[in-house]
Amino acid sequence: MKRALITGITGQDGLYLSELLLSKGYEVYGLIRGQNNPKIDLVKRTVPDVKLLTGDITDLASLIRAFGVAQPDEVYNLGAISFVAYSWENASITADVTGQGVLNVLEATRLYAGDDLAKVRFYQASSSEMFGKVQDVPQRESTLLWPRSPYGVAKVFGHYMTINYRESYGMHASSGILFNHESPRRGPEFVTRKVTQAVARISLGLQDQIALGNLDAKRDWGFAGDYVEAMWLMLQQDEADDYVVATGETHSIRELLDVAFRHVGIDDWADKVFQDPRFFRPAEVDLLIGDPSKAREKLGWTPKVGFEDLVRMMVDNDLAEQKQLAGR
Ligand code: NAP
Ligand code: G4F
Repeated sequence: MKRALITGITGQDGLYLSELLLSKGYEVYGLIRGQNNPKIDLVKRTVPDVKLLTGDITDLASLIRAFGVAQPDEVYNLGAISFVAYSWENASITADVTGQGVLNVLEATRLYAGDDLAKVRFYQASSSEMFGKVQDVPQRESTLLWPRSPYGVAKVFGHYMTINYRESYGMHASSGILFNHESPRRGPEFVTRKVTQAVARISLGLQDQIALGNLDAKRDWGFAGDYVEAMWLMLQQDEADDYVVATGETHSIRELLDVAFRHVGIDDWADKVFQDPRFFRPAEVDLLIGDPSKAREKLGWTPKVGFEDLVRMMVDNDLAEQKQLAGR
């Protein structure tokens, strides 16, 4: 039985990846931080077979202890401060967690492997946010990185550290440059879930309007359940490498609104949405669209859920959730 250690177990991807690895017969360990993490019940309910270990990616000693217990064959570093807007207001902590945290997990992996580097494989959750002010359209593995947020800068540090550990020590360390991926488990601070929750509430008469920022930004949105499979596939390859994981399609926030509102029978949403300066960013990433050819050719990975089905899946989930909350 293979053993995996996942940081970021309480997050969207941590839950989907746990389900995938458990279905493949892995023994899964999840790192959980804080003395009374509010998401612990969610994890226990969703993936009761995951074994939870206390630790924080900013605390190397806690990682060394967790590795000692988990004895992992595979390490998935998903832990991060992941909300781009928050990273401007909390740049220093974002650097510590999303940047330096990667180095800590790499170092814990190296110390755990000792002289036997083949003993463990490492995955880093890199991000399309690293492309920022994009230098190629579509973006691929060789595209120059030009991050536009403290989060993006921290991810670039983690990305290059992963490559550096691979090149310096010969570690099996891979980096997935994942484009935006969403699901009913997406945090409500991200634009897709913010929209699908609000659309559900508007259609149920629980809310009148939604306040948003830039409606013209474009993202390459896929389904998180598909993307965790790409993470796993990277660690099954003989050679570690870096891969863009994306759908190859891009859509604006306006198109997201079109699909979500249409799904509840509202064709004209102009009076239901207003733009609020609070949600504009100091520097925007205007256009993301990935070229997933390398992942398709080398990993045999393709996304299964398309943009419109993804949005409809999220609206349906939020309709059910909001009805339950309203006692209907
Ligand atoms: P998420 O839902 O925000 O989850 C982030 C996870 O990181 C949570 O479990 C959080 O735990 C954990 N975490 C935060 N600070 C930590 C710390 N100091 N030590 C240990 N864990 C910590 O993010 P996600 O969408 O699942 O994304 C997973 C990873 O992929 C992240 O690294 C993200 O930056 C990256 N990524 C995401 C996307 C995307 O579109 N979803 C795209 C590219 C890359 P708490 O519950 O304790 O806060
Ligand atoms: O949903 P978002 O907050 O995601 P963003 O910034 O693209 O970051 C996500 O994807 C990255 C991969 O590219 C991950 F690395 C990162 O961890 C995270 O998962 O915003 C998407 C777009 C932005 O252009 C933003 O300006 O939506 C625009 N937007 C417009 N109004 C809004 C809003 N975003 C949010 N969160 N809230 C708004 O009201």
